[in-house]
Amino acid sequence: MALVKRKGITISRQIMDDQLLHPEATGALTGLLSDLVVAGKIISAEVNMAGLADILGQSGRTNIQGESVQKLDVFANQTIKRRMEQCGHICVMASEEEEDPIPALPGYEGNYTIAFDPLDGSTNIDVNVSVGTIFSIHRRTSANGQGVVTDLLQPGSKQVAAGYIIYGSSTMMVYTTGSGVHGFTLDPSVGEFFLSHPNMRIPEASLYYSVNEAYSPHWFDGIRDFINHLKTEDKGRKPYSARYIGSLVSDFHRNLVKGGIFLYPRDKKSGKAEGKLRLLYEAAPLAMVVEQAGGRAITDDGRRILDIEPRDLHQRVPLIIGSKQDVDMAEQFLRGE
Ligand code: AHM
Ligand code: MG
Repeated sequence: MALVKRKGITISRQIMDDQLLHPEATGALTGLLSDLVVAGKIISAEVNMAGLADILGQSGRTNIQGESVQKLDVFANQTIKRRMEQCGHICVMASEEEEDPIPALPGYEGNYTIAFDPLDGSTNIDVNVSVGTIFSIHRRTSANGQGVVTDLLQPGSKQVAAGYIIYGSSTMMVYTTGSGVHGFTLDPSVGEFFLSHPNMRIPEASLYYSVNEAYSPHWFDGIRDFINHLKTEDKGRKPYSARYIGSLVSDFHRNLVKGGIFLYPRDKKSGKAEGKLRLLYEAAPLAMVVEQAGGRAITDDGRRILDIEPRDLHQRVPLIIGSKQDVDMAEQFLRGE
């Protein structure tokens, strides 16, 4: 899909339009998402400078918030935290970078919670591979004041908005508020996200799988049989190809646009009894996006990701996510059919 002209729909316009679909809305979610967009732009600017940090780092360069250059994942975490804790719409947050829940500043508490992975795939930054921010937003369950951990421990099916920002060859924000998935591309010359991918739909079936095959000696039989099946011709369909970046947002985004299935299963030996990825700020938000785009997300024992009741903030979950027919097929193998 081609980038919409500069006079096209901005992300703020789309967020407002989404709000109009909910006559009861107060504008709080709109305000929250708008602040998140600002955080995304700030992180994008810093990520784009990452390659220069070694050159400029010693010269006392300061970033947009007046601080000296920091590690990017720390920077991303602080940027989102600062914007969210005083945006007036959040009561509590969870971040991959922080052990405990982070309450909103006193006097700024609102009705929503946000869980985020500030810079997923950050081991890839040094080698110029795309990284991303993932976010998940719920309505609070406690009455008022600063939020508590139980406000954050809600299943993905109760998310009111979810999405990610990918810092790639261009910066894109992809999100859903439950009425389809929209993708926006940042035009750096004007500092605005424009609608480039309206009503995104993941292809029903694909010929691509994304998994870290180095762990295959430790896989359970269902996963091994499934991947072996993908590699062979079947009833006239070609064998699948592998695509694995090792940066979840990038792998997911490619599959969303082109079709594909991503797997991070449990295994027997590598110490990943629950897989690696986190439920609250990696699996659940991407599961909402994929379902809104017509795909599926399940665990490797066939549970729908969005139905899982979280037990703790940083809980891990095995994840199988992508094109509907591919996930259906995986499910059959996992059931031993
Ligand atoms: P991180 O949150 O520490 O960046 O780890 C999550 C990343 C994902 O982006 C990616 O899908 C996965 O780790 C890759 O793990 P592995 O190297 O085991 O394949
Ligand atoms: Mg992560």
